[in-house]
Amino acid sequence: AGELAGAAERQAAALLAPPAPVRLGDVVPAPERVTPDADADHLLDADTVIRVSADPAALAVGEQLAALLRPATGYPLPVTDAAAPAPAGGIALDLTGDADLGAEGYRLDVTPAGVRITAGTAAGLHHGVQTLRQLLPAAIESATPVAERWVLPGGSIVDRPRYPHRGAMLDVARHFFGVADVLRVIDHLARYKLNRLHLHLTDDQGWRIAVDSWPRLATVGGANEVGGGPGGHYTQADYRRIVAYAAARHITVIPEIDLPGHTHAALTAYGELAPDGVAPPPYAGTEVGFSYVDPASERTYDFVTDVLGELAALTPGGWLHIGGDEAFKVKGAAYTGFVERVQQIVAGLGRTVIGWHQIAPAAHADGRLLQWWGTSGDDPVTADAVRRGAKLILSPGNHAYLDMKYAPDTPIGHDWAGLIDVRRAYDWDPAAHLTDVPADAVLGVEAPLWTESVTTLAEIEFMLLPRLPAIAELGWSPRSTHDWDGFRERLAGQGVRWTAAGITFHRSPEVPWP
Ligand code: TNX
Repeated sequence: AGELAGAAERQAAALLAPPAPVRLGDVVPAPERVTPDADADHLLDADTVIRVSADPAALAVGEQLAALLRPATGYPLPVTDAAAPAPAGGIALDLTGDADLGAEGYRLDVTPAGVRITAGTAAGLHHGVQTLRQLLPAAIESATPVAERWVLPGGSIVDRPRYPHRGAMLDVARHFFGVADVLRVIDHLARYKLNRLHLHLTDDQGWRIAVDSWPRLATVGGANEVGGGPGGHYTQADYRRIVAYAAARHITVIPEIDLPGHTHAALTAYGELAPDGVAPPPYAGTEVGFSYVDPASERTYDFVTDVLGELAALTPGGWLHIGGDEAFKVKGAAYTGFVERVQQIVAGLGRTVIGWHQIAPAAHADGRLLQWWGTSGDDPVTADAVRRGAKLILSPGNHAYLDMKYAPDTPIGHDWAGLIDVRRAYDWDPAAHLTDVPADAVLGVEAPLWTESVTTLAEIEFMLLPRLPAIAELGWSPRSTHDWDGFRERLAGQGVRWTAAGITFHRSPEVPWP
């Protein structure tokens, strides 16, 4: 009876109170279906309890929700998986095993009596939590307690992604970024319901992952970066930490070892891999296409087998990215032969191979994915690979490359693929982007950040935000929600959150920031 009285009091208070400051549809990426109920706002308070289905992965989502809400609210927000009915005023995370919402979908119901997220998987609950977070006043991003009415807009959302592959890439080879920076990037991905982090671990300027069987790759090949700085590398323990942190946010790490080109750093460590057998000095410039491991040498395949074998053992996700771009000095049959052999090595490790779309001419390998980074949308070779069975991840250079400048005066970045303002990042359709490629060959989208000119976490964030949410929305939201004016309004609301959280972003003039 006490609980009922409490609920009645809450309801009465809600009727008198001002409405929630955030509208139910003010979410990025836009949800599939939003049904507001202006009379059903819900107020969190110091007694709010988070009740979670008795499942370890669901419980972990509940703990993360509590960790997100505690700093700003100052509320205790205990998390329980007790089988007791939801206490009035509680937040319930219900893992139903219901297949209707798919592998990542969720349903969110906000009523005066409580908040409920329902999903068939822990990933779905996690995405629902990201939505819930965005529906609270922006001050929820504060790291210290704020006096605020923590009110959620009433109604329900039913939501699920358009594409299963929604990613971002971070180039840690041109400049090295430590574990803490990568974890922060993972937080940004999680916020926008991305589920893949592609790490470009190796390039001409640096080798960033410790390989026990070839130790000099990291110790020698890692000790350099663009501009000649000290570089660095991840120990295997560091890398495992990144993988685990991502996994806890339902993000799969896709490691890339770029082959056969972009391998100068490896050659500095092991001259035996170089075509002339001589280890060159480190390279700190930004040219591409000059280096390669010798495709005619068996030692090269020992190297690839050892490196990919160790990486597969460290990476529970199903994919290994083998690069394949800009190997200008390995041509024709030497190139396709090399790629085909490496594809076999990946298959032998029980993993699915991904390569930049330059690997298209090679024979099909089971399940292989090509990552499109062209700028024209018209490539018969890629279209042919799709006819032979490949699926695509779309990272068009002229829309999704986050190392491109926003405008001519952007202080860092490139412009070889054009300028990419927020509208350009947002206004394209993955399903209709490539000529002669059917919509169902597209597995999703990815936003790469190359780091020749990016040297700090703040610069990463400046290039990511606000464009990453644009690509995230293309990957998640149904096409029927696509609307530039609506998107920039919703983005403006995200800016307030980034400010409250101390996150750097570019104040694009196209967005009506308050
Ligand atoms: C092309 S995109 C590259 C990278 C550069 C990037 C700079 C791709 C697969 N290769 O090596 O970093 O341009 O925008």
